[in-house]
Amino acid sequence: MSIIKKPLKILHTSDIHLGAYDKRSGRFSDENKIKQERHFIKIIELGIKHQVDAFLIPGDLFDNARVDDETLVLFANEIKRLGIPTIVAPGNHDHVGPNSLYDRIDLNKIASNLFILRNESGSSITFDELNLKIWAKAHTEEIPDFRPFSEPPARNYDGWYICMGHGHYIHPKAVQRHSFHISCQEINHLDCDYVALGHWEQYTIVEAGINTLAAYSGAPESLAHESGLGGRVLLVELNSKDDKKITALSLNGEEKIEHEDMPYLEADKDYNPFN
Ligand SMILES: [Mn+2]
Repeated sequence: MSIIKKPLKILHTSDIHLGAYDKRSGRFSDENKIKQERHFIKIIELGIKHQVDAFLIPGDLFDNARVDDETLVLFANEIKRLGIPTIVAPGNHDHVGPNSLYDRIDLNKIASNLFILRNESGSSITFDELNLKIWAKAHTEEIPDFRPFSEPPARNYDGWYICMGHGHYIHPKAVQRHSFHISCQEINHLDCDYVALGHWEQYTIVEAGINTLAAYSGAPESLAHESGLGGRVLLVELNSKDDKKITALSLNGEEKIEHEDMPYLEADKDYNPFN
């Protein structure tokens, strides 16, 4: 018997780097801080406008462990306003473990709809009303060869299954000295419907096998300010196993980019992640 899944609408962003211009960041700038916060609020507005069911942030939501408390509170207040399940998988900039910013303030006291997947070996959360299970590992500074999708658990769920990961996808031109490898082979092993990726500034769909759709949302605002590749968030519509669609929405009033016009990367077929 197969369970008929309800269509699901997801908002996916990452690499926001909130707090990058806070007082103790080394890049302190009131002007840039205000700009960045306004930009983040635009993401929330898009989520409300498109009536998404869940909001996914696979890493580098915050820039560093020294961000102002008020930045954490602003984030939590906006998530509360959005009012839907919001799931964070901490990245290398906002890692868990010693000195983690997530230990400083109990953000759940402000936003009870916020879920932070803090386990570095992976943990999951299920939302029965959405027929949705989400799994991810959290970055910590204590595992140098951290791999977001090594040794995944069995799917063990008939509804929508989404995995989140923060790292480098291995394509034929990938620079392999970078850490946090993610491979097409590992994505296949996850056996999931959608993979929400983070760590890159450019929105990109990556090769992920027949049953899985996987994409980087890219940064909503490029910190480099010169690449011009950020500035978007992904609206992911899961209608059925064979009908999944990504739209890259602009935060600057530009045209949306449809699924077939998104940048696409093929996997490095020679790469073996299991040796
Ligand atoms: Mn990162």
